[in-house]
Amino acid sequence: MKLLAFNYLLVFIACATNAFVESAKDPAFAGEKADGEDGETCTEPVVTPTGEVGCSAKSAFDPTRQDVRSKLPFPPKNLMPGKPFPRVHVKDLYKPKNEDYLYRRKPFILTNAADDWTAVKDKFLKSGRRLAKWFPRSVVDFYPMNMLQTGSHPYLFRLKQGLAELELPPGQGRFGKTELEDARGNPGKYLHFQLTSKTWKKLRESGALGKKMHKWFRTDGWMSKCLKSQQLVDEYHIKTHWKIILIGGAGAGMFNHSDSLLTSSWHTHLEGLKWWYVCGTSDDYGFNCYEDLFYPGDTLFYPKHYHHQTQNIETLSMTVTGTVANAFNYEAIATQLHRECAYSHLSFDLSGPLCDALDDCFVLWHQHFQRNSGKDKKTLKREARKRWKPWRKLASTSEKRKKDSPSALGNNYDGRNYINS
Ligand SMILES: O=C(O)CCC(=O)C(=O)O
Ligand SMILES: [Fe+2]
Repeated sequence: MKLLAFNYLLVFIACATNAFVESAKDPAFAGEKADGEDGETCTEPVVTPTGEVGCSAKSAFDPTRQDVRSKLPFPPKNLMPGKPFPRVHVKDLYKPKNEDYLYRRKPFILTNAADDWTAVKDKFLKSGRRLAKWFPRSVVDFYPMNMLQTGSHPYLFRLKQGLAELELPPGQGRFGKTELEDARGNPGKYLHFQLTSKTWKKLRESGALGKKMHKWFRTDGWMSKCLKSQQLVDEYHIKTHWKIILIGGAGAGMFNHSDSLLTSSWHTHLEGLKWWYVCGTSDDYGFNCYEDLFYPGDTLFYPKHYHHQTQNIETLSMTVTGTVANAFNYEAIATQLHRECAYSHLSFDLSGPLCDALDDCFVLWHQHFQRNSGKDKKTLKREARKRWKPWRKLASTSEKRKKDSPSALGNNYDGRNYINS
């Protein structure tokens, strides 16, 4: 999971009071026809993503798509049906009509971009076993009681042991009956492996992600320009969950949430079958919910603010995800990181040296993404510095002391927290 902003749960009528606050305020959404307004008889009430109880959005229900939920181990009973995502073949990505997808303004499925990834075509990563061979001692977040409910928390495991636990059916692992009881009716195990520059390099060099991953996926060129040491790059990766491999057993999935850094991300499905449900607002689309089953080789993309929930269908299922900073979201990400540096509002535990470097990244992003604005680099630098003032000018003395202490360079996976073995 990327770090979460809000733990919304919209699945059940009992939770009808929660809301997609931002979306509900959106004028584009307000203009849409309300569910049930078309005079249909309401046979099955549903909770809309704004938290209201209404007639099901029958118009979105497509009888040819019944299979979308029929295979789910835990079908969400009262969730409004979503539409199929727009699908774009990688060969068509540069066609003018697909500009919104090329520039990542709207959610969609990119198809055939991973055709030459051995992780897809040959199951090269062997449901994680090859990763466990390469990086047996890497520390991973393991969720033995699933993540379908809010409040689930990870246990730290070495990859090799975590994977062995994942391969045991719920109830038969080291947490015994708790694996069933604490999953509150939805047992399933999930393992999240946070990637660093070393693990990413290995994946790329092995051909698992293709000979030369398509340009659309390669968006981290900015990192070496402002995060000038590998240590900073890795701290950034680990603390923001920038790239992750997720391996889940049947029924493993994640509750509805949006990502707290206001980032956008792509998710390429490598093995197994996985259900995604994604809702949010795009400027000219208004508010929409999408859902689909993802097969190996399918890549999902969603922009910032989109809420999402998942469920894995097959044992074992594997996805790789990467985060993107682009013209469409960089201001939001910079603002989140900047607040984190000055006030720790997200508790990412970033270090002082990383925050110093991020001050420069904000300038770099602004100069890069506004390069066609007609303004020169100096003006853009001045604008960025004014908007995202150096964090040290805003942070309290104790905040700076905390961020400059040697322990701030550490992270959750370096042994400072208990690791199960
Ligand atoms: O793949 C999943 O189950 C959810 C992942 C997710 O929410 C994320 O990476 O932000
Ligand atoms: Fe997420």
